[in-house]
Amino acid sequence: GSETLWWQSGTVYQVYPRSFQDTDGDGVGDLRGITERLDYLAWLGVDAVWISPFYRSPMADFGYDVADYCAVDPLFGTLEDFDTLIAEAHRRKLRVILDFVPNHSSIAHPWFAESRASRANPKRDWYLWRDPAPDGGPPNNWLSNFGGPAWTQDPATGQYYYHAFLPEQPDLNWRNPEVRAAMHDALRFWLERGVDGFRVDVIWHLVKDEALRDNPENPDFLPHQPGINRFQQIYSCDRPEVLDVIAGMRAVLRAYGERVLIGEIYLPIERLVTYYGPDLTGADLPFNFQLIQTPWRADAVAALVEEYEAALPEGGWPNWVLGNHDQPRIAARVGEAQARVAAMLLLTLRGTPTLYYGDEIGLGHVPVPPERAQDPWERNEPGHGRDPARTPMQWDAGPHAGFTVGTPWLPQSADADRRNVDEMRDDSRSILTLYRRLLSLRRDWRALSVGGYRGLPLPPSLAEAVFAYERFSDGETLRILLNFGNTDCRVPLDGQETWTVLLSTRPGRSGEPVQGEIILAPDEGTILAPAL
Ligand code: TEU
Repeated sequence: GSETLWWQSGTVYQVYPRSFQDTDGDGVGDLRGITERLDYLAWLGVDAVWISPFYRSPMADFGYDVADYCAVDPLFGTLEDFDTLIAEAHRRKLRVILDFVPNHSSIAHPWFAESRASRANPKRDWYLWRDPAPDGGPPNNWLSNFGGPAWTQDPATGQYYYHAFLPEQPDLNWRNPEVRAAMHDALRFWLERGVDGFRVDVIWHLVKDEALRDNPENPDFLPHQPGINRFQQIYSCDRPEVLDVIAGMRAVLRAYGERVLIGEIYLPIERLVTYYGPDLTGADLPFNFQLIQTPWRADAVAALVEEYEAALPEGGWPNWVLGNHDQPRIAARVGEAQARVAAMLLLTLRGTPTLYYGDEIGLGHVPVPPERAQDPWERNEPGHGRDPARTPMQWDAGPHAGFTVGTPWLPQSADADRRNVDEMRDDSRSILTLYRRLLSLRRDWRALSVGGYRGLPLPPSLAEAVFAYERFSDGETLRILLNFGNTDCRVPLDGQETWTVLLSTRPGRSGEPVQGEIILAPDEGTILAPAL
């Protein structure tokens, strides 16, 4: 049908549970803390909260190493706390999305204990075991995404097991139907408790080449260059059979009505869009990380939006993200003033936006001294650590910014006495106010939440600095003009029509009439509506 669904018109807010709100004083956030802050999320105006993993875990990768898919880790609380969280969220019309981590379990999962016990164990084939190469080394050249080889030899049998991430995160064998069935049961466990969907971790990794062929060398590889792997990951992920696995998960969700399946996928656009699946049987929202990976220039971003819009399959719903717990903070990447333009971009593009907690208060990179480093990736490959983008939320000017009465697991920003929700919520100039206004405009204007998108051509002299587009629905058209640069820009507005500034990233411009042209200040974005 043409009716829009909640996960299409709505917005998602990502909570990293370790860093949102601590209620028991151990310096790590918990489920009760999230429940306490639901009023804030409702006030902010988001529609759904995605919570990074809180399952039972030894926390080798902070919960992305699951030891029991159907239990809450005591660090975060109890199943009862979770039931309370979901009831309280639903009472406020907030949806709850869980982070599902099916590519690998923890090494501490009982399944792996069985699997490693012997070659003949019935669960042997639940993971990827292989004999050593003739020289005794690993079975192929695949590398871990966190550095080092992706194969670890187990003394119990002399065979190697595969792990795309840490050795503590053995990959499951999704070609095995018993693994699929067990994982579907885990999904149902949470669906029965009322969750509204899942963000599926590294979904493009689930199926690997059956013959485990070597990955080819990467011609662009430079030693010590972060982010560029020595091998192209051709055979270790993004295999065609994965679409069938995703369709299987989607079918489990659909049996419960409109629950959403979001897939984490780091691939270029032409590969990304295949994850909508044949006839849209795949992920509802294959996560689109392109804004994170494109240079922050108006022409580059405009070209990206055109490319993505053109690549989407018929009926495939778009989505956009500026950051997450694995990526540099947007404010650190583009600067504080541009972060406001980025917020306007995220919340006015066509498609479901996902906000990362803390971005709404303009949180940047919080320096983490080496002795306080937490991320295992940082310990393997210094400089890759994700800690600076995972620091605790800042709520008020009290001790530890209201996050904990104990010692926070990661430091908070030096300006936490000013950069916090309490100080910013009533300040009309704050980025928090800007986020809240943008979220409220999205609810007020169908053109923004579900309307069409049309890029607007600009004179070449402006195109590097300014990105211009329209959003439209049922005869109502909004025009968005974003200045990515640091100089004034005179932007022509074709026609004699008078427009009104609905919202600007610069405080104090709302309601201003404009005609013929608009002058954008440095780092200024505006949303224009036709004057009444
Ligand atoms: O991330 C997968 C992933 O591919 C990223 O770690 C990526 O390699 C990196 O950000 C470079 O862009 C997911 C989770 O989001 C991450 O937190 C986990 O560590 C990882 O999977 C393993 O579960």
